[in-house]
Amino acid sequence: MKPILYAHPFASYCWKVLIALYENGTAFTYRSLGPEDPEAAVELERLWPLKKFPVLVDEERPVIESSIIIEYLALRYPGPTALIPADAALEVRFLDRCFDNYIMTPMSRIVANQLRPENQRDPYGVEEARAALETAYRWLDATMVGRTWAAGDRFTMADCAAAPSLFYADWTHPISDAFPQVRSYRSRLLARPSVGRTVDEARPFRHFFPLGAPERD
Ligand SMILES: N[C@@H](CCC(=O)N[C@@H](CS)C(=O)NCC(=O)O)C(=O)O
Repeated sequence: MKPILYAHPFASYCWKVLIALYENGTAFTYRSLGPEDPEAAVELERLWPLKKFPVLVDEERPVIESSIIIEYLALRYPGPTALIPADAALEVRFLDRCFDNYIMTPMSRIVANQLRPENQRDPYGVEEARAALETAYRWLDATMVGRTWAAGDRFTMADCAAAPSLFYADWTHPISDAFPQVRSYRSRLLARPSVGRTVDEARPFRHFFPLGAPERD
């Protein structure tokens, strides 16, 4: 039986796992968390009361948290793309954490702020998040010198995390010309077929982006 993925095509953490699945052509059943399948949300809550997604179910076992799901896929459904190569595993896991914690998290804070009622917004928090993104971009720009992919010359779990982080971060707090390595890395990510497919599947939902989606990408 194929693994089942509870996810939404526009959701950044779901992208991480979708990219990993597409990289290795792993077959799965997609339970999209939208109005077309209301039962999927009910099942998600039963599986994971925190209702965060994605969640993977394989052989009746729930696997929760995007990085853990990719770890699981690498062990249970390995393919041509070694998502966590043994000789670079710590670097891959470190970078995966960096993208989630220091790019995805401040980006999400700015987006979530925009979804609040206007009188409940937190401009100070947004300024802090923008400053955090600038610091992360600067660090990443130096880190990417001489690297094609986040951990070196191979596409790994770190790139699965980087793609949605940098995609939406650039929409939220543009990556300026001061960070050419980050900008070119983002372009390489978008040209990768697994990422391009994920971006394309999310296109119909762009109008939901609360800050307004730019006319590009
Ligand atoms: N640390 C979690 C984060 C998952 C997460 O925050 N997912 C978002 C969608 S991208 C979500 O569940 N949003 C709905 C909510 O927060 O209630 C992971 O890596 O899977």
